[in-house]
Amino acid sequence: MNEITELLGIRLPILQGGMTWVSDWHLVSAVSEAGGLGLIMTGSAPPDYVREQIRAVRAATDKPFGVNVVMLNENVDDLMQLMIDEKVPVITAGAGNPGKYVPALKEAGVKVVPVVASVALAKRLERAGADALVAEGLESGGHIGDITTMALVPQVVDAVSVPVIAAGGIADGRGMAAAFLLGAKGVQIGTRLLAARETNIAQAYKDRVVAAGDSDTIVTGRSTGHPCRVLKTKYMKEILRREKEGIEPEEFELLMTGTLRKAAVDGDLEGGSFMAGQIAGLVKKEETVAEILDDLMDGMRAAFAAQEGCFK
Ligand code: TUI
Repeated sequence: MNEITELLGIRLPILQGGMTWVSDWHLVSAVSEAGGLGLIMTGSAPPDYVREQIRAVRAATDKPFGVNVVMLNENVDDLMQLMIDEKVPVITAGAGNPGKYVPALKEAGVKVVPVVASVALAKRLERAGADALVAEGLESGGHIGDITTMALVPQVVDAVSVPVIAAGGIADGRGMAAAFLLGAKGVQIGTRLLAARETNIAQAYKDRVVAAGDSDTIVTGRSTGHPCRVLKTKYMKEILRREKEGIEPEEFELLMTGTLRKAAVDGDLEGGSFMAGQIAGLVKKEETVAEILDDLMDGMRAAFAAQEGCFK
């Protein structure tokens, strides 16, 4: 037990990353059942979809769970109200500043864990009343900031007194041990869970993650101010080329619209946007969520044990 497991009422200090069109009730309930914290994705989804997912998770497990609110969602006000109405135990919130929603959420008993990519936002959100923070480095899949996990986590840990959860580039026990040594009290895992058996996405997506090596992601969207790490596909390389040539932001948005869903639901290798982190090269096979969480914990213990007496 540590500050994060106590705060969130979970057995293991492992949060599942909120992954757009990936983390629906199947994965979320499996992670929560296995002792971590599953989080329902919102992405660009409408509130009605999210409400259904919350109810489906509640039907599948009585363990704590959460919702990851993407601040760029056009219905973010309604989503935050939904969190309050449904008394969701925990929210994480990324891709923006959720500060103005914190008082009402906390008033309703919702634990608030913003995802930050800089020390400045970490400090601002601690002042706003965040219960904990996820510090997410640029190794992550999806929307990213511009600091690595290795550099970001200890700087956020030193800047705030709420517990910090490390994210970005962590997929096994060694990475988890490293995060704890940097001062994190928990980890957020995304990419490795993409290939979990319970993850309800197209098999082609899982296969691409399992086949990926260290250099198989690229970052699109820098030209629009919304950089996004995705698996290298012909379509994404073409989009990146167009961006470098100076494509208009409107045209870029048009090319990207619906691509996340195409990847997760249809496994569309031609037109999909397969978000994944740089650590995809470490994901070698499809496994159950329980196997993944056990491996993370066992691997972390082994990593710490291997260091014992090393520097005497
Ligand atoms: O949010 C994420 N990752 C995501 S969200 C997403 S879905 C999406 N939908 C519509 C448009 C774009 C994406 C896919 N992946 N991670 C958390 C995260 N937040 N990483 C970085 C940040 C971040 C970056 C800048 C948070 C705040 C920020 O600045 C806000 C400010 O006001 O300073």
